[in-house]
Amino acid sequence: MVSGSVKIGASLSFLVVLVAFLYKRHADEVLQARLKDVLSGLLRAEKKVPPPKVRVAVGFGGCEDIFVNGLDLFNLLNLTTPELAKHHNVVNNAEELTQLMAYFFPQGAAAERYIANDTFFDELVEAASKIPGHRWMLGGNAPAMARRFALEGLDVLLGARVALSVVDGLPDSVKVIGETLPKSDVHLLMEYDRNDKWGKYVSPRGNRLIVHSDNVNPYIDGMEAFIEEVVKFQPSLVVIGGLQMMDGFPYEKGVRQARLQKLRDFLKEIPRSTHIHFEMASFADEGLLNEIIENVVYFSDSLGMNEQELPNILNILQGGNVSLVSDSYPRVASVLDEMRTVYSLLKDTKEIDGRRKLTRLHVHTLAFQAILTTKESSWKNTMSAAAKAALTAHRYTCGSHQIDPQKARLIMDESFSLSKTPEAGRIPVNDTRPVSCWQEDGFDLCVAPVLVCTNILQTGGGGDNVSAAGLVLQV
Ligand SMILES: *[C@@H]1O[C@H](CO)[C@@H](O)[C@H](O)[C@H]1NC(C)=O
Ligand SMILES: *[C@@H]1O[C@H](CO)[C@@H](O)[C@H](O)[C@H]1NC(C)=O
Ligand SMILES: *[C@@H]1O[C@H](CO)[C@@H](O)[C@H](O)[C@H]1NC(C)=O
Ligand SMILES: *[C@@H]1O[C@H](CO)[C@@H](O)[C@H](O)[C@H]1NC(C)=O
Ligand SMILES: CC(=O)N[C@H]1CO[C@H](CO)[C@@H](O)[C@@H]1O
Repeated sequence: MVSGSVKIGASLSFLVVLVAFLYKRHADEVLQARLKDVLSGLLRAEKKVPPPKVRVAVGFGGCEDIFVNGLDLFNLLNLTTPELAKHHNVVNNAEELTQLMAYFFPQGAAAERYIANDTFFDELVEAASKIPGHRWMLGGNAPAMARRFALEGLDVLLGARVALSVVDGLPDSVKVIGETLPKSDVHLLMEYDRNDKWGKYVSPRGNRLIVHSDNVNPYIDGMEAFIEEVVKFQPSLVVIGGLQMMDGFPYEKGVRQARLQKLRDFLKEIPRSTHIHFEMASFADEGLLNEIIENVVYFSDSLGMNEQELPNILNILQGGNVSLVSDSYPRVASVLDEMRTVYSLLKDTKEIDGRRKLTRLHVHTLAFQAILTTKESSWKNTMSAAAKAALTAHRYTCGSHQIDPQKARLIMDESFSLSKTPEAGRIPVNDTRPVSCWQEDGFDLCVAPVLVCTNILQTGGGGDNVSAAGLVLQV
């Protein structure tokens, strides 16, 4: 009797393990099948539209990025945690740098700040280049986007003053305007991982603190030469990015404003038939962001940004201050709500003195891509553009054009809510047609799930690739 029940118990537990095993295998198979369906759906949507053969002009700035493990660098230089964490718009010395790191590191928040002391900055870069595993890359939003456009077969004009080595590294179809420099501006990206420890501080998520000591980029040097060439080039699209390099720079009085006004005067003269896209970035200076809205955003018909930059520009447009940190995994519903608000604040801009109504808004997040376009505007193929942006996000972070569903996961749920308001409807995601598109009051919206790379090669610069990829099919 006793041994009988033991036997039954043993076979029962064997059965439970077997069922659990089969169930897990089945669940994995279902998941892989879903990833394959989504992938072939996205590829089909991307292929529907061949990239057009058009001309694009991209400004401004460029640099060489050096990536390094931030804590290794601090250890090498004996930079220990400061007594107090403190935010600095501008860094002058080692003590201020440690205070700044102590401000952002425990929040895991990305930031980019200016170092006013060239001697100190050079010491940092020299030390960084001694750390094993550091790497150099072509940096700056404009060169990254220019390269993406060129890879898609477009003719590109790039406004950037960089060293000859950077120019040589670009595809031939990119024509660089601006005298070459003996040495490019350098940006130092101090990376850290989730749960890294620095003294008493622990980082809740991986991120990086970027510092630079640009002497050329903050003046949008070469803008005049670029403007002259753009007039002759007659592009279908002008893309403006890289203006965050003005953040924190100690200009003499009125110089920053004068440069942005000059940029506005240029944008004003661009014929309506040429689209203008502005790529947002991380801004900490409220005054600067307001000037950029006045001089650039109101003159653009398209905007691109990530999930951190969306609440930032929204706050400023609503008269608030900058938001330094926000949710890095936002829900579709909350992004859609914020997009609607940004759009409603910019869609009725009076088209006088060269100002333009906003007709396109692209938000890129880790989990999905969302593109809004005004109904009957000249932006084409929103569905394919969202698919291409989603595929590019994976290709960039995994570092391979070919996509392997084994190296991907979906963060987006099988359906999403249209809004955070309680009565909002839900949209189910159809795996074989994964891009969901629908119409609202006066505009179209498309949302594409990203096959998130699980084998990450790189993240820095991803936004530029993704934004450029989204634009390619729409002009
Ligand atoms: C850091 O400290 C070590 C040990 O105290 C010392 O040998 C080294 O020279 C210091 N490095 C710098 C850059 O100050
Ligand atoms: C600039 O950096 C150098 C080298 O680290 C340092 O000796 C000097 O004190 C710094 N200057 C200021 C104004 O902090
Ligand atoms: C924004 O303003 C609020 C209220 O005035 C203040 O508490 C907060 O610190 C400000 N945030 C930033 C990033 O300046
Ligand atoms: C998903 O899309 C496919 C292809 O258009 C269609 O045949 C199918 O009915 C759709 N499935 C659902 C659940 O809507
Ligand atoms: C996968 C991919 O297309 N990556 C490109 C993104 O942009 C950078 C910078 O332009 C290129 O180096 C990558 O090849």
